[in-house]
Amino acid sequence: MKVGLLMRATARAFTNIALIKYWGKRDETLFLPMNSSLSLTLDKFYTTTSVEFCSCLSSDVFVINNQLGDVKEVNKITRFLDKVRKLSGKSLKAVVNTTNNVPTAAGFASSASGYAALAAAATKAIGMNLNPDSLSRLARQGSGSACRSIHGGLVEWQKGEKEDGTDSFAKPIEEGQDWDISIFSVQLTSEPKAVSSRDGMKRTVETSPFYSGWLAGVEKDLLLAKEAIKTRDFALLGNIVEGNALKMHATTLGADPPFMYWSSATMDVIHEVQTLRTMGIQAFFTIDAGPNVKVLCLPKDEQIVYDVLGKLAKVEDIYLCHQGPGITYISNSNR
Ligand code: 2P0
Repeated sequence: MKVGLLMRATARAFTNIALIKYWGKRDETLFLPMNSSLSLTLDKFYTTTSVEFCSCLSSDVFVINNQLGDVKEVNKITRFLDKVRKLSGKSLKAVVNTTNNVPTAAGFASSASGYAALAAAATKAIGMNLNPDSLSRLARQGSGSACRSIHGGLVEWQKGEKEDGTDSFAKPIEEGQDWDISIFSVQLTSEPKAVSSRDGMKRTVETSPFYSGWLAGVEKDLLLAKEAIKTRDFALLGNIVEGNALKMHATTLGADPPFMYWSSATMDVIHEVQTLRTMGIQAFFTIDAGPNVKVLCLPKDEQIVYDVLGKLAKVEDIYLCHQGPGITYISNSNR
């Protein structure tokens, strides 16, 4: 009797939040960023993905949260699996089964954890053992921020210089791995945003006169943030993080057509965080491509920050996160 070769693996990846933002691509096809970025992988929200390659399939199958993916989603998955097939030299099709434990309504992009988990599960299932640098390079080509979710804790995505992108991948910041920072995700709206981050960054690069200002300051922000991590200077880190987010959002106002991700509720949270600081509480905000706000503080101040933000009328929900792990393999049936 012929025993079939099982080519199946399951991996889990956690979402990350950028402290120094990735904003703008220099290569749309290879997902190469204009600037380096820095993030914190979180412990609460994750994607679990199983991939099974089989000679019995004539095309890829994609199941997400127990439902068949639509044509657009399947095409995206196939484009990504094509990269894995090319790397491995195998042409087998796959069944991809993904479950997202990510509250997208709260402004967490599931693309980061999604492509990190897919890259890990697909390469393992097809029989490759990529090192973390190679895995990060591959995940980047599904969604830029996914390259950072390969690692846990504080992570730096080095933009690289090469045209082929081989030097553009993420590395953990070793000095920051045991620094316990608290992050509140403040959910203000569940409405989908009008301008996706992918379109938003492209429009900004192409049309905003403020984009050159963003690029002129971001590498210095990154250096200072890393210095703050090394010296455990939370106030310095918080100020840099907040300023960096404000500069990213400023670029959108100069775009043509202009756009902004904030709502009046976003401003309410910003004001409350500023008020907390006048009370001597070290709290700082950061905002991604949407109206929801993330607030950083130290564990000792969690309760007061939670109480103050929870009183705001337009706050729908608040999630408390800490540092989370990098890629985790749940099972591997490749033999
Ligand atoms: C970041 N964002 O550093 C920045 C800050 C949004 C604002 O990475 O086009 O989903 O797939 O590479 O990674 C969101 O953009 O974009 C993002 P693609 P991605 O987290």
